[in-house]
Amino acid sequence: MDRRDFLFLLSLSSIAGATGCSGRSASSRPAELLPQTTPSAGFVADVELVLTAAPDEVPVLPGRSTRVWRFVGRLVKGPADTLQTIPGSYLGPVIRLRRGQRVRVRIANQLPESSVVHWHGLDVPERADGHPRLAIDHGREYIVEFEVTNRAGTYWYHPHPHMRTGAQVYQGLAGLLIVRDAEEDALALPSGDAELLCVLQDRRFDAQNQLVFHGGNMMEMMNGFLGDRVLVNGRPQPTTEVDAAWHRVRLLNASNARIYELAWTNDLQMTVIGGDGGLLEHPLEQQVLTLAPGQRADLLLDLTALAAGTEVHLDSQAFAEADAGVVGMGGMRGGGMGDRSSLPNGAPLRVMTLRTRARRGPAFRLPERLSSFDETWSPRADAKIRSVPLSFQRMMWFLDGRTFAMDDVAPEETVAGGSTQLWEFVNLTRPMGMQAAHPIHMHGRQFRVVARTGGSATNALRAGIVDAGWRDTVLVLPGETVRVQVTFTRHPGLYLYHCHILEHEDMGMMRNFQVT
Ligand SMILES: [Cu+2]
Repeated sequence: MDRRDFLFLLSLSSIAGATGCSGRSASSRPAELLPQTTPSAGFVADVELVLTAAPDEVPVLPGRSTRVWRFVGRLVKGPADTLQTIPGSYLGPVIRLRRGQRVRVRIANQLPESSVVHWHGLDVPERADGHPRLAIDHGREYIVEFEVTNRAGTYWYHPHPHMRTGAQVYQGLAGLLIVRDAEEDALALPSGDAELLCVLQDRRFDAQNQLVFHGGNMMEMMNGFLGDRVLVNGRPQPTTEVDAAWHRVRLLNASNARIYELAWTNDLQMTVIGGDGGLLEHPLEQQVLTLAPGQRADLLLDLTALAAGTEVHLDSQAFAEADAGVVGMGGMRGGGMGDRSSLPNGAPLRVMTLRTRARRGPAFRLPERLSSFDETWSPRADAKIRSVPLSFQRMMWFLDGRTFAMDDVAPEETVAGGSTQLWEFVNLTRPMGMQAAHPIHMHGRQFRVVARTGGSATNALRAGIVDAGWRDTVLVLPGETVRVQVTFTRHPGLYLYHCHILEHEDMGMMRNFQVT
């Protein structure tokens, strides 16, 4: 950090201190809660895991190995296929669970700093959700216990410590968590070798193959940190040999800040069958799919008509950098305040390649109807509406005029467990282009997008957005208002909602909500 950045950070921290006091009054402070350190006597686990977060070295680029932080898993009890290690990857093990299982995870922190794990998308009790106030120090352990009540879908886990989520995820701490259930089993979707798991992340490396991060660079924090190359499961632009068959492709955008506008080559459609919270009611066919940080997509891909040796690429198509929003402030941008990625948001890039083998797969027909889960949901025009403006003021990102404070809850952030509200995220446009597309994530239950209005008709990201189905992370483009209907978790406690651009989150674009 140079002196100018340092002075800037100092001024920011004094602003942050000031806003903590100047927030609207009548905020409440919930009771203190400590991490769980002993198993609950009454909780009989079907699955027991140990997950250790520790420094390690893995080969990523040719030549010298890369120092990373990673989760290593160990199965203590449960089905033998519960943990799936991705060979040679810094990613944590894929955790495969079934709806209804009771799970106990012992989390050990061998990192040189405190940490805590969030189960992104799962509806779990307060003590298991990974609130930053429950972070544990180096050398300590804690226990989480929860029942898998979520439906089948692609979820994930990652750290959530105060102001260090971006840095810890960037160092490699993340993993997929896949839930299955009987409804999905009945569809006999492609599985085994025909199920491709693809975790998309961008990274920047120095000449010694070591990860480069922003180091407090203010412009990169305000815009979100972008790498200059994209990795899939920790590998640069992989090519995978696949059968000329139907495939299921599960995508997770675990990047800190990059938005992808994904499309297959070879005139293949993006056949979307699921989102953050499991299967859609019907498959959706689209040319492009917008995937923002934190979001998942479940695709089917029909390669049966392709000759052996055909290459199919997954690309991210070009879009205007301004579609994702950029905080550009004249001389500061790319100038005195430091580096930018050579691969800005919107730069076209190749994500990965599939090359077909001669071998064919089993016969499969795309079902017209995937799920009946939608029947459990109906739009509720009578529910309480809460407006949550997303704004940029005094070099900070705000949620409803506030930034994060560890145990601060405003009256409108106090909700009854199991109650339903409409939260409307209003992405305010500002003069001088100080705006961004924000992927807003709510902890606890999955929600529905009921309306998307405003914004620019020419924003290229709009065409690829999937609002159907159950979501936990919704992208709100500059100028847009996105209304979601959420039925809050029945677990009482303190939960979070925040922007999933991890630099925005770490800068305080995050708030608590208290479930009573
Ligand atoms: Cu944001």
